[in-house]
Amino acid sequence: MSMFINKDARETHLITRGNVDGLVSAAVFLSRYPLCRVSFVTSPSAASAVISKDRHSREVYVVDICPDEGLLQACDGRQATIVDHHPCRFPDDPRAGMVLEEGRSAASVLASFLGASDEFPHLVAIADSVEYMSTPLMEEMDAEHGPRRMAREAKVLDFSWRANIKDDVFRYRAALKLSQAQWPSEVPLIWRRFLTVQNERRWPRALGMVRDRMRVYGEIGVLELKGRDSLLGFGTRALVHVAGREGLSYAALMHRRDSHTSVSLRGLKEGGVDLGAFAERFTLCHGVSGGGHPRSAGARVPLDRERRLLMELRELSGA
Ligand SMILES: [Mn+2]
Repeated sequence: MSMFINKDARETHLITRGNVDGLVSAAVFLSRYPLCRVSFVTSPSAASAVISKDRHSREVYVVDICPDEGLLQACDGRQATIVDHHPCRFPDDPRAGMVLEEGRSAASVLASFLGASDEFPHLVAIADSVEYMSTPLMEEMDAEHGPRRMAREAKVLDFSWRANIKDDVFRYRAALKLSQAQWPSEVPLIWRRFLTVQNERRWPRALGMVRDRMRVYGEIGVLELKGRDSLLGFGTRALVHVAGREGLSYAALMHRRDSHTSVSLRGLKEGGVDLGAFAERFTLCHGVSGGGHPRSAGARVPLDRERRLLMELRELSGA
């Protein structure tokens, strides 16, 4: 494995998501910058906050986070690079270096950018699959390792971080181990977490909870969560599964926090409303942040705008 240790590595800071795409991105990044600092976040605004508080890193990489105005402001005057796979409203913004490509995972875009594609094809293909992409690399890896092995390894990694969604120390350690190019199931730390989730039957239990609590609104399956509730770590994923089985076209997870609601939107069928564009438009009107892919988007909205968002999506979907 080729590896160079940048003497400034400790001055490099990676900011990414805590899901499979983010974990694989972190693994790829750590293979190049083993001493870098890693932060896991869930939104562009959280990424901005991390950057603003970081006074010491010389270089900042933001991976798998769709940039909004606030994030670009935070990047301004820093040596910042944004690597992402969401549709972007500011592809040429001068405040950050932009490495943008759609149609494959952020981990895949990052691996190409760092020249690490040959070292982690299996992990990158796992990230592609969990992001619901369909890439030539996935076909190649399915042919080489067998689709069942690939699906199994994706499940192991995806279940592992859900054992404790707050545990970023686990995420960092797991990514560091994965950066040595092992399979997820070969990393004891990851395997143990996977077994916990598996043995506690959290996935089937989460599905049961969604079936009990989901409301159907036109073509949208809606699930409301409050405070620290996470549906055993499977919130959005379990909702997508149940709504899909019920033949619905959209899934909306509305997670109510103290001051706002985090909304996750998923499109379950081809050719529906472009949810990334919808979330962006809606949040622009209401002074908050949002955006994403055509079939996977997110937004933070004021508590009193929840209903309105669902109404507008329902109207657009024509149901
Ligand atoms: Mn992603």
